[in-house]
Amino acid sequence: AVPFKTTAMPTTSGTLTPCPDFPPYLQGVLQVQFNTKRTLEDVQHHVGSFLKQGGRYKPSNCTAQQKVAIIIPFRNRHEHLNHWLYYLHPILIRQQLDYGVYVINQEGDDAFNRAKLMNIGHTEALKQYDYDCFVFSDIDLIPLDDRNLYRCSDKPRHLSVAVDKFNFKLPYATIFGGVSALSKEQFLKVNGFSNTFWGWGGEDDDLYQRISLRGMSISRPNSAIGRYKMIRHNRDAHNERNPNNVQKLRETHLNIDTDGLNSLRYTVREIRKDILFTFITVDVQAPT
Ligand code: UDH
Repeated sequence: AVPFKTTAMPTTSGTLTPCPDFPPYLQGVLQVQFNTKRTLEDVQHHVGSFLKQGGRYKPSNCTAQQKVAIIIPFRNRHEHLNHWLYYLHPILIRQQLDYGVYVINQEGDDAFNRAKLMNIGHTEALKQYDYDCFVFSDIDLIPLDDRNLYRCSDKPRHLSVAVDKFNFKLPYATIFGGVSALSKEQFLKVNGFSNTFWGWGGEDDDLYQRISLRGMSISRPNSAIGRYKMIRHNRDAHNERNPNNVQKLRETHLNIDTDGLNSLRYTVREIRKDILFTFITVDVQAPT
């Protein structure tokens, strides 16, 4: 039996009723393992028939509470992408989301810019559909419990609270990296991420500071539900820790109004719609 199969149940008027606050098909604790090789074809076989071109889904028997764009920053992590798609699609379907998966691929081998890719993903996803919630996710984080809903709430939400790599504890209280969810309004209010954090580190803390500066606080699922398994990997090429980012974190308040969604410049090289995801290759215009 396929756990996320649904049957259409239109109301008498022909319109669908809203999906419930607590999706009925959730399984709770999940088994996750990465020692199996998974190809895109395997994953397509597993979930492809539930999806529409571009990695899109919406429940057929109720109206989803939110329209969610999942944004994944990417370069050269195809094996991780296969695992992510294999595990996440069934979870997101069971969560009854109206969602799309956007993989934002940084072209070339300049320094990686995770935050700018997130901003680009937000902008490009909105060109495709009227999303009201954005879940920004690293590609190597797989939830271990499907009650951790990939939705937005009244506060910006940090979802990856208990990662195996950090012994299922928050490494520090204000951490906001990994997987986080902001509504369209919340993301606009903070002017998105900074575009100027090149290389590894700091951009997630900068976003946390933007949230605080705009008078918001964050929410989290409890650590029993917010558990994640990280796909182990070595540091990527061209994503070295950037020591300048430490100083930049002291300047969030100076940059928030001028560095972000309102200063975003990039070039789209290609938009490819696979059944499992939309793959957008971009030139992030690294400083020369
Ligand atoms: N990412 C890529 N390609 C890259 C770099 C980053 O796709 O070349 C994306 C990917 O979605 C990844 C995210 O950006 O999940 C965050 O980057 P990261 O995985 O490098 O960050 P993390 O903090 O790891 O997870 C830091 C280096 C770990 C070294 C561990 C050595 N034991």
